Amino acid sequence: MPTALVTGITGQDGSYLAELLLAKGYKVIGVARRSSTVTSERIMHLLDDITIVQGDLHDQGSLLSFLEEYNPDEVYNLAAQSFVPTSWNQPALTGDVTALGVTRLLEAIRFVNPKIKMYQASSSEMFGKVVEVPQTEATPFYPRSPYGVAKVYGHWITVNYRESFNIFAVSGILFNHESPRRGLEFVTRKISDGVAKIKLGLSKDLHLGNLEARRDWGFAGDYVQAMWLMMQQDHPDNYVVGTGETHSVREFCEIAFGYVGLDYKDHVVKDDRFFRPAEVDLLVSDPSKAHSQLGWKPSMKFPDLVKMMVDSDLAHYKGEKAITPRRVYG
Ligand code: NAP
Ligand code: F7E
Repeated sequence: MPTALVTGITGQDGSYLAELLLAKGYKVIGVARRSSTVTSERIMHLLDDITIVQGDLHDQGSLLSFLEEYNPDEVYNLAAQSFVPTSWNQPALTGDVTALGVTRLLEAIRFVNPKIKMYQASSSEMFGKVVEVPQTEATPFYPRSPYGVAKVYGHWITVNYRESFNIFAVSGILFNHESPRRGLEFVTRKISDGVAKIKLGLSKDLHLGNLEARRDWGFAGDYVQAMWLMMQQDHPDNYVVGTGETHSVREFCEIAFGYVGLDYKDHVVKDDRFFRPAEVDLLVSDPSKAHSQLGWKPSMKFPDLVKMMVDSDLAHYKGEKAITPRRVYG
């Protein structure tokens, strides 16, 4: 039975990846940081099947100690300060966790057992003010936020440890991926949650920022499969993972509100608080390499993703469903 260790297990992707690895017969160790409140909402249903260890990407000792204790075959580094607006409020913390945290984990692997494979959760935010359309593994980076800058560091230190120390370290450059388990602060979940509340008479308006921003949105459940596939290749590499389609925040609103018989123009309020100091206007992937080398393809189309998220939030407010994080950061 192979052992996989997942940092960021309590996050959206951590929960889907844990389900996938358990289904494949892995022993799953999840790393969670100490918190005064419960953060395991997304993995409640898995807690009997996985082992949770305490650790924090700020803390080198904790990383060394859990690698020594469990000596995993594969490490998936999903932990990060992942919300772009917070990265302007807390740029140094974002750099410490999202950038330097990757080095700490790679160093721990190098000292404990350099044969441990590592997946680094890189991001399309690295492309930022894009220099070509669509974006491939060869597209130069131009990050537009402290988060994007930190992810560029995380990407290159992963490549560097691969080349310097022969560590099997892969970088998955994933475009936005969403689900009913997405945090409420991200725009897709904010919209699906807002639509559900408005439809059920619990709210009237939804305050949003830039409706013209375009993203390549896919389903998170599909994207964790790409992570696992990258780790099963003969050689470590970098892979772009996305749908190859781009849609605006406005289109997301149109479909989400339209699905429940509402017109977004009657409810969406433009709010300056949700505009960013520097915006990423357009992201769209060219996932040809993931298609041809990994055999990976997304299963869910954009309108179905929107509808699934709205259905889930409707079910939540009707009291029919539980796994939907309710924390809001901004
Ligand atoms: P998420 O829901 O925000 O989860 C982030 C995880 O990181 C949480 O488990 C969080 O723990 C943990 N974490 C934060 N700071 C930590 C620290 N100092 N030490 C240890 N753990 C820490 O993010 P996600 O959407 O699942 O994304 C997973 C990874 O993929 C992230 O690295 C993200 O930047 C990257 N990524 C995401 C997307 C996307 O569209 N979702 C696209 C490209 C790349 P708590 O629960 O305690 O907060
Ligand atoms: O914003 C616009 C906003 O916060 C998407 C993270 O997982 O994906 C995510 O980063 C777009 C932006 O995601 C609101 O200006 C309009 O253009 O959902 P988001 P993100 O910034 O793309 C990447 C790939 C990651 O790696 C990150 O970790 O939507 N937008 N109005 C808004 N965004 C938010 N959050 N809230 C609004 O009210």
